[in-house]
Amino acid sequence: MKVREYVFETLKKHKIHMTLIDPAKQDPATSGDIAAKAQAAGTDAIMVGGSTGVTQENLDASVEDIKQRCRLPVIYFPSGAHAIASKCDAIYFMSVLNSRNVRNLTGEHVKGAPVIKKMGIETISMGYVIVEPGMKVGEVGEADLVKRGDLQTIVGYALTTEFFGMDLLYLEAGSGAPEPVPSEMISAVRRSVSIPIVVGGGIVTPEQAAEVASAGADIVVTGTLVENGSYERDLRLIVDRVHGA
Ligand code: 1GP
Repeated sequence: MKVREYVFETLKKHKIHMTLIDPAKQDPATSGDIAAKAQAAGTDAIMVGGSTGVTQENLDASVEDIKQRCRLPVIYFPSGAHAIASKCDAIYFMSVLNSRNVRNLTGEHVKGAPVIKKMGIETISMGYVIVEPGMKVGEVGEADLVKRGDLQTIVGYALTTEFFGMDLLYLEAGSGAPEPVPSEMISAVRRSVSIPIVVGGGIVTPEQAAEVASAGADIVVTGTLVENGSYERDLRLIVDRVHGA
């Protein structure tokens, strides 16, 4: 089954949790270990990527270890065309819609697309919008951050994503954000579009995950949580709250 189909079929049953693994943050074996533990905790898919420090080498090595330790779909979450994960099951073909730099809108895509085509990797199209505080990805993505609480702008981006015919919309607060995207923004987007909404950035507690999912997120992403110490219990609780929302 294609990954896109897996996502849409799973969403008919329950909301989805995805675990983001940044290959620049630990060695490949540890990335594999995180994937195994995330699978045991019930996560639905693994995303691999990061804003800085991802190279073709650490990406390929991490994906290899992740694939060895886990049978979930592995989706590449790219930061540019400099590294393309040929061993992933799919790639988010994503445009940073609120970037000031055309490179992040279509520039890297023009470079990467022929490579993706040649490798035969499945693409899942996604509009990616960065909300304050944006953290590192807000900086490197050169984003005109959407202000927290600016419902009109976030709904505009959401409708733009849907009208462009993209598969998914990602609302990003930035990895390690002190708080997730506000619930009222997620709810306003939910009322405006019917494509699945992915929400990530700053989600570290089961309560936050439940709030984001109840507000209207279909797919909840956590990354930083799995980078430090013992996260297995919290991850399990987060996954349960997302599945139950
Ligand atoms: C970052 O949305 C993801 O792109 C995950 O964020 O690391 O804060 O969980 P966290």
